[in-house]
Amino acid sequence: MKTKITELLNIKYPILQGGMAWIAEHKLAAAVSNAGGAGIIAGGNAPPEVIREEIKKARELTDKPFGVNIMLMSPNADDLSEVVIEEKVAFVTTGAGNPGKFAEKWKAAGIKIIPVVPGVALAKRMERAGVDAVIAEGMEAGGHIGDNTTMCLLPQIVDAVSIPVIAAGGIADGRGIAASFMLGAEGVQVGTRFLAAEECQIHENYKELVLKAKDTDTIVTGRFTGHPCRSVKTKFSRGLVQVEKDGITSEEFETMTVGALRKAAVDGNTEEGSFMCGSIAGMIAKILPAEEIIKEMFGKAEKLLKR
Ligand code: TUI
Repeated sequence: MKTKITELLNIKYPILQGGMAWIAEHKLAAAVSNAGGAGIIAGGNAPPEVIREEIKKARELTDKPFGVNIMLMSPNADDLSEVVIEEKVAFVTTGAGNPGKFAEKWKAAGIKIIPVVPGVALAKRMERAGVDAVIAEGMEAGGHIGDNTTMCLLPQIVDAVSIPVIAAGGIADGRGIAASFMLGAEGVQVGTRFLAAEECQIHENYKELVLKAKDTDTIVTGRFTGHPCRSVKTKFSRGLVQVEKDGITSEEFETMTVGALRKAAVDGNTEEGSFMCGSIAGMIAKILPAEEIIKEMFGKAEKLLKR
């Protein structure tokens, strides 16, 4: 399936793996890239030397292109912006902010730039800054989200910019890919489906929560902080909603949630972990190798698109 994204990134299938902090490490990224997609190592809040190592380990597992996601709220974002240049990473995706200040130096280094944008205004600004494509991510996605849905956001961004648009949020099978293409996308970014990839290294409690989730089992917390976050409904996330209602301050909320993603992904701590996950989790029932996930998704998408 050739699109502007397969050409831009030199990949077989127009699919990017989500840059999920604490989750997307070298084994998952290499598996996705080896399967013909674009694997991504998540920078998250990690220090630069950890990500440099992750890049090196991924290179031992694949000779295919992969990228790094830079979470712009991280205090290490500036340092990571240099690591991706030094390590000659093929492309960078960004989240949780405006990567404009890095655009010139990444372009000069030949790194493709693909920011996540939650709205039309930032998409246009990014196009003017010279980025290669944008990811239109709807609020169905897991983790930090914007306010609009994929169905509404995607065609509006497609109409507003001339660069390729990648759809994200709520895509976990061939129908989601086909629908995204109908709305004008040139590719998709998939996070939640890869939580249930064999090569995904998260704690098995995390995978179990994703597999068991029903359509109503995710929840958005932290809207009042300006950084809303979607995760699986657990005692912890329900508790956050309650303290929000009771009138907690942003600082207190921050203290309660700091380290919660690590507790979920690494420790499988169902009492204090934040199991970030998209609202499509209800459709995910099987752990499969990344390659099978991708082949299954595109097999179905191609049939639908031909029809
Ligand atoms: O970044 C994500 N997803 C994430 S980051 C993350 S770590 C975190 N943990 C707790 C609280 C907050 C973050 C977990 N999941 N997705 C991409 C994304 N980017 N979603 C929304 C945005 C975004 C929001 C505002 C991108 C740009 C933006 O711009 C604001 C501006 O400066 O114009």
